[in-house]
Amino acid sequence: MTMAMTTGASAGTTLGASAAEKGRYFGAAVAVNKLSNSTYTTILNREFNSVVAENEMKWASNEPQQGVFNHSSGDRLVSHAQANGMSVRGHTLLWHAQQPGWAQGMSGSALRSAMINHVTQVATHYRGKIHSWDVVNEAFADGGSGGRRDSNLQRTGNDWIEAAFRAADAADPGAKLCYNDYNTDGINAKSTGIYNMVRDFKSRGVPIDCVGFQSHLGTSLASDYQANLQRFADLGVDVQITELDVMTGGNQANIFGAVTRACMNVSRCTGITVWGVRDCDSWRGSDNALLFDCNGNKKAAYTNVLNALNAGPGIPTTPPTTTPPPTDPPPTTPPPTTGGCSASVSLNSWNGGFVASVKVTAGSAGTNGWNVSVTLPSGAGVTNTWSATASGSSGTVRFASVDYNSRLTAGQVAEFGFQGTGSGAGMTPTCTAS
Ligand code: G2I
Repeated sequence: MTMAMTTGASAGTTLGASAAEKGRYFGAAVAVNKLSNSTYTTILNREFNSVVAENEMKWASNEPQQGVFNHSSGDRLVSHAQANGMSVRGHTLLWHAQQPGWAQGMSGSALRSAMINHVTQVATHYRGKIHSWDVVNEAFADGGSGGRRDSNLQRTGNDWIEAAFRAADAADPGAKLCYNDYNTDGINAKSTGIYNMVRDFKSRGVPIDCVGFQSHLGTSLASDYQANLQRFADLGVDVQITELDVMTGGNQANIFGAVTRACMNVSRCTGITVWGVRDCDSWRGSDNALLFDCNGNKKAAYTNVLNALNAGPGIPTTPPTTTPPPTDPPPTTPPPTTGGCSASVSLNSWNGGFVASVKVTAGSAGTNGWNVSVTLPSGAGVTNTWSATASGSSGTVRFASVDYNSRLTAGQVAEFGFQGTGSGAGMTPTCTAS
C-alpha cells in the first residue's frame, strides 16, 4: 500500500518557519546572558527567526557614561542572530525610562544634542544589521488626552521625535524605523494620538516606516484590534506586534491566536515578537504570559499561534519586474551634472545644534571617489560624521568618500551625514569627483 506523504511544505512546524512561509518573521525578546543556557537557546534557535534584546540595547546599557559606548551585549545578540539566520529588531534608541543617570540629569539643548548623538552613534554602530529600530518608545501619555507623555526628552521640544527619526535615517538608511508603544491595542485616545502623529510625519516626509504595537495584554482583546492595525497600515507604514504577552487565564490561548490572525489579515503586518521565551523568562512573572512553560513545553497558546500562522494569507509579493521593451525611450530625468558630481544638504536643526544629511549624486562619468566641501557658519563645529571622513571641524570642512561609497555609477546617489554644534543654516556643499 502506498501512503500519501505529507511533506509539511505548506505548513511549517515551527513559529519562525511558518511565519517565513507567509513572508513574515516571528521573534522573541532575548535576555543576552541566557544565550549560554542550552535549554533556552534550543527553543530560541528552533522556533524563532527574529530576536530583540530585552534590555541590552537600551540607553542605560550601551552609553553608561556620556560618549562612552558599550555594545558588547548587543553585539553578542547580533552575532547569535547572524549565525542562526535570524533578523534583529533594535530596541530602543530613545525612551523616557532606562536612561543612564547622566542623561536623566540633563535638559534643554545639552540633552537634545546628547540624545541625537546617542541615536546617531548607536544606529551607526549597527548599520546594516538591524531589520527594524524602535527609534522612539512610549512617548505618548496614557489616559484620554491623546497627547505626549511628559519627560526630559519631551521638554527639549515637541519636535524631538522627528529629530530622532531623521538622525536614525541618516545613520542607517536601510533599517525600518518604528515608533513603538503600549495600550494601543484598539482604537482609543492614545492610539489615535499616535495615528495623528504618523499621518503628520508621512505628510511632511519625516522618515517613519513602521509602528510597533507592544500588545502586553490582559484577559480580553479589543474587538477592533485588527481594525486599528489596518488604519495605521493604510497610512503607508508597516505594523509589527513587538512585545506580545498575555495574562494567563481561560482566554490566553484564544487571545494569542486572535492576535496572530489579526496580523495575518493585515498585509502590512510584517511580524510578531513575543516578549520572552518561557513563562519564567517573562518580566510578568506569575502571569505565565508566554508560549512555553518553565520546562520549555509548548502551551496551548503555542498551538493556536502556529495554526493561525499556517492558516493565514501570505504577504502579497511584488510582481516581478518585467524587462522593458528595447524601444522604450531613455529615462527623461537628465543626469544631474555632466562629469563630476553634485551634492545637496538637508538640515535637522534645534537650538544649539543640527544634523546635516548630504546626498552626493554622481555625474555622467561616475566616480572613483568624491569630496564634498562645506563652509560652516562662524561658531558652528562638526562633532561627528558618518559614511564619510571629515578633515577639519570648523570653517571649511572637507568630507571624503569611504571605501564602500567611493565608486558610484552615473546618476547613483550616496548619502553621508554629520552632526554639529551651533547653527548649520545656509551651508552650500560643493562636490568634486575623482
Ligand atoms: O516593561 C515591559 C516592557 C514595556 N515596553 C518596553 C520594554 O523595554 C519593557 O521591557 C522591560 C523588560 O522586560 C524588563 O526586564 O523593561 C523593564 C525596565 O523598564 C525591564 O526591567 C528591568 C528591571 O527594571 C531592572 O531592575 C533590571 O536590572 O530589567 C533589568 C534587567 O534585568
